[in-house]
Amino acid sequence: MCSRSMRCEAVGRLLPALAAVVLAGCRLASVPESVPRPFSIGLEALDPAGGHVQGIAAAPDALYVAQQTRIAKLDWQGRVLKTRAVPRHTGDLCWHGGFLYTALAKDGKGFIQVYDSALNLVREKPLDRGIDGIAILDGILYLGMGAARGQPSAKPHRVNILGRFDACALDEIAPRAEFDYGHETKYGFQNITTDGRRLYGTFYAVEGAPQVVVFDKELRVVGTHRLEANQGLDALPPGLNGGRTRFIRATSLLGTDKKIAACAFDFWEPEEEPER
Ligand SMILES: [Ca+2]
Repeated sequence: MCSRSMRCEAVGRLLPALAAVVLAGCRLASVPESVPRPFSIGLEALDPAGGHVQGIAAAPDALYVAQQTRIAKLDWQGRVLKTRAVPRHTGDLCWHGGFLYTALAKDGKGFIQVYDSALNLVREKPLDRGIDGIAILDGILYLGMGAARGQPSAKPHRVNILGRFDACALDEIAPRAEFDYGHETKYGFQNITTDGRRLYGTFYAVEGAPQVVVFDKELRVVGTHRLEANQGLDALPPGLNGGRTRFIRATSLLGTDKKIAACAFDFWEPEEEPER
């Protein structure tokens, strides 16, 4: 039988070892502290008259959220850092080089608008048609430019236009591509994002078709995913992604008056390879 002092000594030796095991288990079982957790925002951030969320842009120190009429800048716990009114209909966003790029569709025309991190408009590029879906990969800005060949945008169609621009000069640098991933869609590209290697486009797909298409820089389709992600999908930057390809997704929640009441954000990690 050991004395009280012996037991204390033994416990004293065991505790650090036990703590190390527990801590090691915690590290293995959970994601790193820097990886954001799911959260939601309400009308402290959202414009009740702005409709559902249109797009999101993940920056290292902030998440930018666009409705048709407003951009909100949030921290990674969902607290509002700033909001500003923007022209209707502002759509998808992307963050690149310290600036926020937005796709604005207005009266049948389009504008790439560029804001600084304080949400001051610093540049604007007018275009001849409405746009939505915007991402930058290796200096090229990829831009959804609606349905192709005069198809009614709101009716099912397969072919949508994808434009390519120099991300610095905002000059169009390639012929507009007719993009078809083999499924019927409505309204053209909704969101475009990139994992740094490939591009991901989201669509309102018709009759159960996959909504997310993965394609390479030559616009070759790599595959598809079944994921409802038309209100905002963006890859998390290094430092927030736990070293994995991880996306944040926005889903708007409507009140009984059918107006937006909140928006929830969750996370998606694609399977190794998308469906063919
Ligand atoms: Ca985007």
